[in-house]
Amino acid sequence: MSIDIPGLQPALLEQLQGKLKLPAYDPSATGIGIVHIGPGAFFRAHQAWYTDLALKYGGDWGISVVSMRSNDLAKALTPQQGLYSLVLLDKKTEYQVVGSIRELLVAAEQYEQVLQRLAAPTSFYVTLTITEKGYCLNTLGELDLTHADIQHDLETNVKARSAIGLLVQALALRYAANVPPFVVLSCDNLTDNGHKLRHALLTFARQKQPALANWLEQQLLCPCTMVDSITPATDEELPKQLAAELGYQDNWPIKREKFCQWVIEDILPANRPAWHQVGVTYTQDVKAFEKAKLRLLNAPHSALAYLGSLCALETVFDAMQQLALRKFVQKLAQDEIIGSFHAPAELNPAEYSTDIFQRFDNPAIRHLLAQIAWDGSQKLPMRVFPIILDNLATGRSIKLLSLVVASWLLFIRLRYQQQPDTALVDPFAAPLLDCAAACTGNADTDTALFLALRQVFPPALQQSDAFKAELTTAYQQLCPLLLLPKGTDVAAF
Ligand code: CS2
Repeated sequence: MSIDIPGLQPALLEQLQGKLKLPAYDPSATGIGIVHIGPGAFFRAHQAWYTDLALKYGGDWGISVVSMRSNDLAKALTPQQGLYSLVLLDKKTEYQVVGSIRELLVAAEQYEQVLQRLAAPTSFYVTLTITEKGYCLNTLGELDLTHADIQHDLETNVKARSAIGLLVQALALRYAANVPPFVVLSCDNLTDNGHKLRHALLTFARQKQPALANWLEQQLLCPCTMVDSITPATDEELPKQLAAELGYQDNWPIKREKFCQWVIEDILPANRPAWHQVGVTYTQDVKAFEKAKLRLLNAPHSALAYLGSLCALETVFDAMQQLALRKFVQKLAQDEIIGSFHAPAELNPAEYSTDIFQRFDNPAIRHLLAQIAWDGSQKLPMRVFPIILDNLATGRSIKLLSLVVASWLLFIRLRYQQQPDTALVDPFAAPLLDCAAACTGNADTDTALFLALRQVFPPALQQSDAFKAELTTAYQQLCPLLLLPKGTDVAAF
């Protein structure tokens, strides 16, 4: 990078006036009212962006971001005083500077500061994007008390390793100081995210300090939310693109599609950021929105990720250009997903699905299939298994859904075949790769091996003969994909 290019700094904002959208408030004069745990790209593209827009309407709603372990973001953004650029990828690219991040902390290094920030009476909201695995839940959606991090946090009072442990420690401090609990908003793709989070926090608190659990039972609010915006990981090109277009250096910009949606259960206290002024929807029935999104966006996403990876494709866009894959996901949505849930009154599922496929078709977005394929053991139980269970209960077809599950199993086998030494990105990589190693290519025995994994498949699926049969047939059908030479045109397959 040329030394002539200035770095993104509050002092630079003046010079950038008129060149791109800038914070409509003074970031440095904004106090902190929100703590965010797990500040990945999605948080910066979504909640931090909504809050940045809402800050135009006032309030001390700056965000303190807390990474549990990694200090990469703090290193990148502290010199920029929390400022960063957001690039919206559409027919026309749009650029914006977001100013809502006011502090960057790393729990592993600044634990006391993190606790103080969470315990401060001025911290009214905590938002979370810790991914599915960060909640440490079992297949029934309850806190897994055997999880190593949860056990550690239950047994000791030192630095918590899990977000659940950290939050309960902070809530205990508030309880002791007679400060009401903060509101905790899960912004992850979990079914019923608010309820599961609340239940996990209460279960943990009950084990640790029953009086705290009773207090939380009365006072703790964990609204359910639905979040949506396709956010590919930042690549090396993005800072270069910004430097070329706008003439400044940003240590870690973010990009996403223009579409963005946040639906929040309407139980927030009156004291809240002006999110409603900037497009956030409040509703009593988040579940309906969340089901629609998990089922019609995330489930087809995973289908494309696994089938596309088996066909050696790289991005969602590439996968959508393969007629066979495009038709598959369209049929999946049409035949097995749309009828599986009650859509919210304001949403037509068929149109919603068509719009989602159009978003997948955005040539400006290079969304890597690998990014979506990660953590299958955590994602499929949220986005695919519930549809299968609902369809089984109502006698609807599960054929294509079973094929999605089979494609995940073959994806694991492919990873094992191609790269036995590199870890599969999944908290259950070890047992999954053990299954892959024991596979022989016989559909009956291979699928039985995977299906026996109690930490992945809920009992209702393990015990379903109909699912077993469909899974085995689908697996058999897909097996030849493992043998296809790289670059084969799947449309011809
Ligand atoms: C994707 C999601 O990575 C994945 O598993 O399905 O991150 C998806 O892009 C978002 O949920 C869209 O809002």
